[in-house]
Amino acid sequence: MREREWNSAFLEAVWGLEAFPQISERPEISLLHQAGGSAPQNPPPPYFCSMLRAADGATGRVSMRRVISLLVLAIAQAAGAHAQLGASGPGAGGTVTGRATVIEKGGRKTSDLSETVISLSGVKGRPRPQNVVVTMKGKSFTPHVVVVPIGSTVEFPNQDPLFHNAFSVSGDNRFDLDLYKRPKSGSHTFDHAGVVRVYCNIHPQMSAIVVVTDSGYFTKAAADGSFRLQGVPAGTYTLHAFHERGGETALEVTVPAGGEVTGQIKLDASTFKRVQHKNKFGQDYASGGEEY
Ligand SMILES: [Cu+2]
Repeated sequence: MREREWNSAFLEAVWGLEAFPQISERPEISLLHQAGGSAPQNPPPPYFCSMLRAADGATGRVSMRRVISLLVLAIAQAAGAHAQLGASGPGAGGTVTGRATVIEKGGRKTSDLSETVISLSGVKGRPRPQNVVVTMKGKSFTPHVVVVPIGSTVEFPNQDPLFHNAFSVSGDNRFDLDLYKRPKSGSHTFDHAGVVRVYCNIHPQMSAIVVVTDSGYFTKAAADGSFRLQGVPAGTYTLHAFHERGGETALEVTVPAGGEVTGQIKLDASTFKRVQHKNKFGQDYASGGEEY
């Protein structure tokens, strides 16, 4: 079998591509070249981009044969990562972009949207779990909002010389770490998608939010609300947005193969009222919290 035919057969087997020569016209190729602008939390595997860029730089033009070889090599290296990201087609996939806005009391727009979480659900395949750290310091959780794919572990190191606790009563993601102080740490693995509200049973002012997604396609918006999810396999999914005061919203998006879809998201925080949460026993905190 000639090399070209072998490569074609290989790609058909791996990706279900049809006549392989068409790949040169596939828009994913140009998308790959553009990849790497903003940095989503789960960008497409970097070897694709870097290898194709390297080919450009080395030759000025990428021959069909060269692209085939690079793709085959990259696919071989990327197969594991793709399986975990749930990509079902060629590596590039499509892009979901957009902008979120949150409306505050009086119609004012929230100026900093960097704690708005954007995610896709309904993408095939189980995402790769991550390890994320939320530090307890100065009687607060930092960062205040994190987003992780399902199965991820969040560590809660205590850097204060006083006891803290981390607990949640958010549905199936409920957990309770013991009391500990610097330099000890505790952790919890989140096995269910959803919004998890984390508190300290001693200090009522301490709170954090862990958004657990069922796909590897998620990000926090930029301060201006803009967001970008890259390498999404073609298909129809639900785009979710969450903001602590603005709540949750969802809309259906259809991601074209190698193309881009834009979603505009509006969240309403105008009626938000902060209510003091209960402690892990479902009771009010002792006045001013307790010191241990
Ligand atoms: Cu505490």
